[in-house]
Amino acid sequence: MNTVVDILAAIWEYFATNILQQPAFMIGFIVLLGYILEKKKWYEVLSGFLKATVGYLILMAGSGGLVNTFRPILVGLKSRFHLSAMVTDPYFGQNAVTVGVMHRFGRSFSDAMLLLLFAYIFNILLVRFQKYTKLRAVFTTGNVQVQQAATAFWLILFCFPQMGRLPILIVMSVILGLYWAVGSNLTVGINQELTDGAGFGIAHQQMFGIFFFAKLAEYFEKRAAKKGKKQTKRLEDIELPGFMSIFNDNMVSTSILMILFIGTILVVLGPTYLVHAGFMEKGQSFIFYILQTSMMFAVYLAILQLGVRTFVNELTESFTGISDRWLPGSVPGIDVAATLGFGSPNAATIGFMFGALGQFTVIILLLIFHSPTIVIAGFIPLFFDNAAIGLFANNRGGFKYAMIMPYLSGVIQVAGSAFIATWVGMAQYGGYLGMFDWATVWPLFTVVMKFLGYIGIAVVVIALVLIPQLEYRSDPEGYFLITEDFEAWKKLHHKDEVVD
Ligand code: ASC
Repeated sequence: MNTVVDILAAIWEYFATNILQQPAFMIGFIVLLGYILEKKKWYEVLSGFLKATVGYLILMAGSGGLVNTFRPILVGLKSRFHLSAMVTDPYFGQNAVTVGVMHRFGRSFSDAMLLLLFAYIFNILLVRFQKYTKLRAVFTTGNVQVQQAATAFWLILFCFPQMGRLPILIVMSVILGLYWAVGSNLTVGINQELTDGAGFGIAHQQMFGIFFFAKLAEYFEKRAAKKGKKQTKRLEDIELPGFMSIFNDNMVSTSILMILFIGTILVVLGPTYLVHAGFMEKGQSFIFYILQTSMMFAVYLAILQLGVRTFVNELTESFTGISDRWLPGSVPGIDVAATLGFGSPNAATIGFMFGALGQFTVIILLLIFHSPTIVIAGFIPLFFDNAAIGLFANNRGGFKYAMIMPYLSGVIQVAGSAFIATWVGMAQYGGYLGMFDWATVWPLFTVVMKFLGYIGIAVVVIALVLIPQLEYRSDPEGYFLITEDFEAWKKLHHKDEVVD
């Protein structure tokens, strides 16, 4: 008996570390499976697998390049000014759980990996029973799922420190599995419209945030239109005149904005510190160091977008193989970075900058008011959340909202993270996940469960279960059509005449 369990555990571990947590292979295998189910020729299956995997690896090369270049620079602010601060970054957050959970709760981190498995299976079941659940998206981004399993593990243990090992794992798996399915499902409609039916949802850490700000932008814009105000243009429809026309080109605008923005941070850090901390070579020109570092932002963004273009078509085409047979009407949820290959590329850069302004506003307030927890803005929440929020706000409302919404998001990200990480005791371990949903929705869950106990669990579960039901009711005819046949959905809602 024991050997069977050991073998199964070994298989799970192999699968989890090599495929599940490596979304490039996960997506590659989904494409492989999809094409096999569609009975494609073997060489088409092979080429689909390779293109999808390579495309996703290119996407990760872009996003990894951004993270590896700019994260240390932001974290540098901490040592430059000798701050004892917590960094909002998913990897720092995961590390805080690994280091602190045993010490604080006497529980082993390995249970967080079991949580990942159970929540994953629950997500798939929820989609399988879509007739009742109305859920359409399966999470595939294993790298962020690990971070989320770790953080959820801590937050729910904080609410129920006395609960036994198995009961608490069940509670955690239900809530986390529901969060994945419901969150990703929320993004399906707006993402289909953004991508003109590319057939995926977002499976990341700001799904509620994107939905909320996209709808808010849309609501404000519609209200203004009713009052007879002129329509706000989308960024991609603005043709700037004269010298400003250089901003119409995304690479040029990104470079200029980043030279100003990253340049300012580098100047604040100063050449002495940068050399001392190993960023800059001794004797290197500070000006050219700033130019090159800032321009690398445009380089990595371009790589990221190439990656998206490489794999998205394969994924769209192959997934029908899976949805036709096993998971009708469903789509894969993938990394938020994939949305940056659509819509206005400038919206991403602008969203990032305004998100940073929002975050810095609150960080300065934390410093002024001597908050017990000081936050250092991590690059991942700063960029990936706010770039995507900017992109969707622009897409559904117009350029104004690509600035306002990320600014608000930045404010909320820091305030929410400082609050939750201090309260549950993660701040002292140096990091917190920091992404939008984990600074809003999850703290809310935690408050409800901490104060209402078992009733709180029921409240959270019922609220999550109701969300897709309400969405379904708002468009019963189009709800499944939007994933099954996007062109037919456009006809149904008379959106087929709109020329973008
Ligand atoms: C995250 C995280 C990453 C990035 C990446 C964006 O939340 O952990 O590595 O965002 O998924 O492409």
